[in-house]
Amino acid sequence: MASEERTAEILKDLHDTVVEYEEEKTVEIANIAVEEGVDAFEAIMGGLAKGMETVGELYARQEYFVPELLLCADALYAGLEVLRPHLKADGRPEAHKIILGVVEGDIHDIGKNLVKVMFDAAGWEVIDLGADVKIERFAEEQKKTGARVVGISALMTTSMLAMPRIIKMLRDADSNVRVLVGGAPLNPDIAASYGADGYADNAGEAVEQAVKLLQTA
Ligand code: B1M
Repeated sequence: MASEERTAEILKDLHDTVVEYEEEKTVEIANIAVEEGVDAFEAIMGGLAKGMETVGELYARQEYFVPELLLCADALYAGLEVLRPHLKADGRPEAHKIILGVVEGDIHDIGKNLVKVMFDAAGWEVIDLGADVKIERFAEEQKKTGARVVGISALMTTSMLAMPRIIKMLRDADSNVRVLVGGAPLNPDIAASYGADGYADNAGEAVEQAVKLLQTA
């Protein structure tokens, strides 16, 4: 088990290697994190995802452009591959099912993929529709699979406007379905105004919220 100080150092290294798009180094540090007993969830959220947040700031300041964003994403995914198998399952006996997708017109899928990793690790069956998902597809898949929870992600103020329509279609098809939304431009008030049952700020919280939603289903 790494000390608090050593953990902070490893998280910073993971953050920095994502920001500096050093894919091989990210893998190396992720392996060190595993060897030294750093919690995989902490390494993903406090290291890799935090690095991607900084990347977003650099992009906003026009210090990074699209090619850098994509290289940083590659580094994040490479680290994720190492850390994912070490996420602790919480041993929930009953298998839950969730449909996940990013709204139509939106190709940002890094956040959604992190959400997927957390649900996988928690033992859920994830039906991943990917990104840029046609509005009607969510309700179609829910009908086909009978999933009780549907998770919708949006990263743009423009694309998130599709959410109320998706949610209405889901409700019209099955009044018992529970809808969880998330993504950087959203907040609890917007989620509620769209008719969602829950909102999560990050990938870890998404699982907690979905479990709560099931208790009300
Ligand atoms: Co673009 N992009 N992008 N981009 N991009 C943003 C979102 C933007 C805010 C940048 C900016 O201008 N400052 C801006 C949107 C502005 C707006 O709101 N209107 C923007 C734009 C404009 C665009 C393009 C239009 C640029 C262009 O072509 N001119 C274009 C869009 C194309 C399209 O979608 N149609 C575009 C393209 C791209 C890339 C392809 C280069 C790349 C995406 C690669 C990919 O995803 N495969 C990219 C990236 C990387 C970003 C930023 C820099 C980073 C996004 C990210 O991955 N964050 C972003 C700026 C920013 O966010 N600051 C930006 C890291 C990730 C871990 O966080 O996704 O927030 P996030 O996910 C979190 C939480 O939000 C939450 O949990 C996750 C993990 O903790 N969460 C959920 C997410 N979904 C959830 C669902 C849940 C629960 C929680 O329940 C279901």
